[in-house]
Amino acid sequence: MKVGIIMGSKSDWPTMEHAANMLDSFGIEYETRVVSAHRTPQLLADYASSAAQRGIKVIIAGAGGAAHLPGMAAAFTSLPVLGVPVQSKALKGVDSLLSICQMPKGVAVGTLAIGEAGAANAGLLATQILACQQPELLAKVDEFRQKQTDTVLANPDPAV
Ligand code: RP5
Repeated sequence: MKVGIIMGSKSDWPTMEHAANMLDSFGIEYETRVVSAHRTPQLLADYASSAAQRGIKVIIAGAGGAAHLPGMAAAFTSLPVLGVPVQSKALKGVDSLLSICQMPKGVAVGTLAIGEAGAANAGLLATQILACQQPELLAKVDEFRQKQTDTVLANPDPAV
């Protein structure tokens, strides 16, 4: 298991599945769990503090509203934690974004964009982190980017 995808609620899954889909596209193993900072704090402590021993290399943590999950996960492990701000109903995810990105100095969380794009990019960034130790994975990321570039260049007219 290389990546742990955790989220504050089952309701976050429609967003967080975009991280899983990205990892699938690169053939990276992952696990998915609901782990709430507020509703299951002991589970969060246990999950994050044991993650490295269980072979996890990167944690992707998504949460909405008062989104403490990524920061608290980062407090319990030295593995890289990538935070995904889930779009909340009341404040459209700006609350989640600020909760996740405004970490005090000394405990780092890499914060992605709000919603599906952020989740997909968390999967991509996790892939790139793993690729630092795996040249074949880096080649796959290069290929992904080249395909993206080719698609844009092959469709220059926005009206078609
Ligand atoms: C957060 O509260 C979760 O990450 C979720 O985004 C939000 C709402 O959770 P539910 O009330 O839908 O379970 O902890």
